[in-house]
Amino acid sequence: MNQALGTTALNTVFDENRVLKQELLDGLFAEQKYINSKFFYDEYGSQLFEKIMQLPEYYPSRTEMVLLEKYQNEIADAIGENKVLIEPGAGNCEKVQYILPTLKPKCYVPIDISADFLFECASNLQDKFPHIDIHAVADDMRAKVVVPDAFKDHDKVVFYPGSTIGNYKPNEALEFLKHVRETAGKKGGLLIGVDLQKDKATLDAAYNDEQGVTALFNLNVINHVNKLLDSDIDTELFEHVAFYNEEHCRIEMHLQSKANHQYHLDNIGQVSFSEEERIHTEYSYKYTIDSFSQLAAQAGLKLENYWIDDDALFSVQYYVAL
Ligand code: AVI
Repeated sequence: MNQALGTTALNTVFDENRVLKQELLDGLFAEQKYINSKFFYDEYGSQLFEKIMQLPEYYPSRTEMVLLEKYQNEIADAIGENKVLIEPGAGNCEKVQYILPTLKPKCYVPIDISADFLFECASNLQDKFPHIDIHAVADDMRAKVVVPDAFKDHDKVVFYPGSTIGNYKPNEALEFLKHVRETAGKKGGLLIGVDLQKDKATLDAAYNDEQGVTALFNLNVINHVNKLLDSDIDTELFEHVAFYNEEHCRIEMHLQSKANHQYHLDNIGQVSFSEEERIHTEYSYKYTIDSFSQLAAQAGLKLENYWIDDDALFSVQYYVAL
């Protein structure tokens, strides 16, 4: 297995804290307060997300894995042989394992900002799939991808499972798809997991589970903010709010304040929360096959094939560069 620390990763180590702090402050001092959903994922938040994926109400992860496994042969046929498979934000490289045995790419390039974790997972994967050249890159997922020289002439396919695309606003999703199109290049492709629009009751339940794990996940973002800003904002004074906004086809997550409270942040000033004020923490957009393929078309990607489960909950879609 090869591994590389990308330039963005090296730079981010330098500036990360300052940039992240500023981003948080911009959100907390905005007219309509917000915290970017990337702040969910500190160590505890990542553990909670693992639990969310196991919840009976949270269908996306389970359904996507069933689709990847069930249709692995058709997916491999659609994509073709000898590809370089690139996975931005690969995390634990779990989902790719459903398609590697049939797709048999020449080279797999998982990219993730958490270097140690990525290299460990990629090395385990290399033991399982000795015939695939695994080249792990620790970098921001939007970094320019450098494919090893030996595979420069092979067609590239980007793999982006997990319906993470839903956490981008449509204009951000379009920017990301353009980046994918550029990365994949001529004759390139994109295999992507996209959550589908469905009845409000199913969606509301998926983000308001009975055990309250999603509520903990949402509230934990305040703990992460406190660590980064060295503040002591009281988590207990917020409650989890999540609902499907049918007009905008998106789940909205917020933290709603239960009281008036304020905090002094050193060298910055006073941040106040009034009773019932909401901090926006996440959007999770839901698409139809048509609405997503129209978005992808604007990025120069054409829908080639797609797979959905019998209940039409989730989709895996394959696009080729126009
Ligand atoms: C990571 N992402 C696709 C999840 C979603 O469903 O939008 C994050 C999540 N938020 C609450 N539950 C799960």
